Amino acid sequence: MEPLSDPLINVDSLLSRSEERTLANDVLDGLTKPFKELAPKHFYDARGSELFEQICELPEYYPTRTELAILRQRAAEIVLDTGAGELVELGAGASDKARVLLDAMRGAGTLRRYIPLDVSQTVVQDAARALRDDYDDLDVHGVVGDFERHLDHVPPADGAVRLVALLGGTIGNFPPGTRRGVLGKIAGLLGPADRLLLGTDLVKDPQVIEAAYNDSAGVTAEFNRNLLHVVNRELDADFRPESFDHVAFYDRRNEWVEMRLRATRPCSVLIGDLDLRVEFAAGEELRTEISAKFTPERVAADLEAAGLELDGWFTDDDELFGVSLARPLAGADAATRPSVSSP
Ligand code: AVJ
Repeated sequence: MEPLSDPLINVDSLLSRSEERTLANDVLDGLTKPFKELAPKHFYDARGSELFEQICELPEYYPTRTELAILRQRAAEIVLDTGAGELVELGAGASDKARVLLDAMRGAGTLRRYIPLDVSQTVVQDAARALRDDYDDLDVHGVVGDFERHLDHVPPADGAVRLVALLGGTIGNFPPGTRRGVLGKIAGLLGPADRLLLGTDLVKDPQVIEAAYNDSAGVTAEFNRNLLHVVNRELDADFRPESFDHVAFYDRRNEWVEMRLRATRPCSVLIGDLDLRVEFAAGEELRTEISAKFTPERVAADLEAAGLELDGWFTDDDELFGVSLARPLAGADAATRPSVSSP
């Protein structure tokens, strides 16, 4: 267990107590709104991450396996076209997608550094160690953090062309305006030769989408209810998760999935750490996630609003999932850099 002193592995930890405060503030905002809601990033404690891994194996849940297949098919081409030698993976999770990209970089002879960033210390630590062991001379710099708040802890590029990956459709969890803001901040990590690699679930037959969020084994329902277990544990609350039904539907107007938890009877919940009592009427719903579905046009418009430009579009034969490459817009200032006026 020496690796923290290993110069090739560096795991910066920015979370811990401040992360608990984020949950507390989100719960305070979300449970006092007229339509109650909680942010999906709080799903992912150890149990939630495990349940998500199980979701990815479900026959109904196509996004993960489809994206992985697209990456397997296109990684060599992406690396060859960009010359990338560094991978920054935002919301890293399991490192199977990273391996596909790192393998391609190794094959091209450009591989230099891997920077996984995730809210889970375990995820970052495990990914950092496993990949350092499996790729000789790979410089691994893990960052334990939240990509909405901690992008400034991603080390500066060191000469290699950088690929910043936000995969899995995670960008779809942000409401449309916030989504553009997040992409704008990520754009700040890119120099002119660097590229964003973005995974987006696509608009399709609503039945296919709804099945993916209402699996017959009930794993997604457990994943959804796990949010209440997280709040109970972290904030000394007394939710009874079994009193809430899993609800997931496709909102055709907004073209996104909503997940909710519906109280099956009136509930009075105490959030101990916040001295907050929250009442749920029978049938009242708590929104726990939106998961936006995209067209190529929507991806292009969101990228452009963030100072980026679509530079490559990869999909599967059934057009279930899209992986795009984007470059900084020529002449656009990265969102986080001070603006420089031309002479
Ligand atoms: C990991 C956020 C992309 O929105 O499809 C899976 C999470 N929620 N089943 C998604 C999720 C319900 C997933 N993302």
